[in-house]
Amino acid sequence: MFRYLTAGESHGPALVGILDGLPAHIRLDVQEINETLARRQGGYGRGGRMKIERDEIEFLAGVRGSETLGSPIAVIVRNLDFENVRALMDPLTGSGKPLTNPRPGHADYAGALKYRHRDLRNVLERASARETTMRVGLGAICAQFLAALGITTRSYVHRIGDVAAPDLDDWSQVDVEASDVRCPDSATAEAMIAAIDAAKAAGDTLGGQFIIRVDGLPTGVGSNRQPDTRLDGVLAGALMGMQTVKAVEVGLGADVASKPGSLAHDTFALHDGNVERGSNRAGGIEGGMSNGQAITLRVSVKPIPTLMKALPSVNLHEGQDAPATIVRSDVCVVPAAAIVGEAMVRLALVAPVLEKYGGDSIEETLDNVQRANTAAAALFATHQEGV
Ligand code: EPS
Repeated sequence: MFRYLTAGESHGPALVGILDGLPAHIRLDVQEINETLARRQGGYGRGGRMKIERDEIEFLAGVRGSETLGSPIAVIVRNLDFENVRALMDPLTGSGKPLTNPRPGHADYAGALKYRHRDLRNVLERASARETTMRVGLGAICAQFLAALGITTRSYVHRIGDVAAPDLDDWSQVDVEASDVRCPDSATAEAMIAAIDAAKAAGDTLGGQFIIRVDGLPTGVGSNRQPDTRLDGVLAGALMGMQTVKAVEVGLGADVASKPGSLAHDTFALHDGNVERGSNRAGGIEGGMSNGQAITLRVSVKPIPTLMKALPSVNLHEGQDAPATIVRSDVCVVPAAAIVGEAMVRLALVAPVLEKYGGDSIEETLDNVQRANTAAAALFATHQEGV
């Protein structure tokens, strides 16, 4: 069984993570993992914290000579800001003036009541998106396992506030790494940056949407056996597990509600003996299983709840109306959220991929993939590519 766990407070000493159940002999490229961590740190609209942090992964267990051993992998990323706030956050002696005014939209209020914390800091430290650093680190490890099987995950930013890019049909030319907002359309990217500047000047924040695409996922990952084994549910659940995410759509997503069946599905046809599809409206998933087409997901992100022009709130200690707490924060996290989304999809894909193919070593997994491909190709008169 593949599983993972993270721990760590935003301003505590470090973030730690454990990945359990990855096959042995996956060759790890640490530089690539650190580059993925750096991609998450970027993006126009970030606040001052990202000038302090320089996220780098350190392996503590499960890896030797840059190869996975098949034992649990343990990693750490240190919070450089901890030294600046040690008096507040030291695990043994930390204390400080309590935060009392919950931010609408944040975990502050529900978490304070749930855990009986009188200081909202005790909630926000774990609720903070700082924790997504470790998800991205673990996801980058999983990416190297999935890449060995030919499975890749990419993302771009489709919308920030009310500025949206045209739909992208051809991903082959997409290079968003040079864009500060990870948007493939340069005119839209400029408008997005202007929108972030305007929100910042107004003391406001902006949400948006990013698109994720998975290529190379073989047919039949996930299953229709039970509600919790369906791949669409697994991926949506993983993405909804991100702090800022309010909606996840697969393929046509919410638009499917207004389409007749003739415009909602993907026709079959034979081309040169291969089964081909007329479109990919289903987003690569039918019956809770991958169908051999690219997986496409649209993810909606809320504007973050820390506004410099604070929203109305209450002081829970004094029992009176008061503006919400203002702490150092970001104006827009959509570009960074897209990188976290890639990580969540990678983390979510490993278990269903391993359920289908198994393997205590990557060699065994690859052997099983090969065997499955051969068997599937022989099943029908028609050759099914990528099955
Ligand atoms: C966050 C607040 C800001 C963000 C942080 C998430 O941090 P700070 O309170 O230290 O200024 O920068 O994001 C990260 C630290 C990160 O690595 O993404 C929050 O309250 O959620």
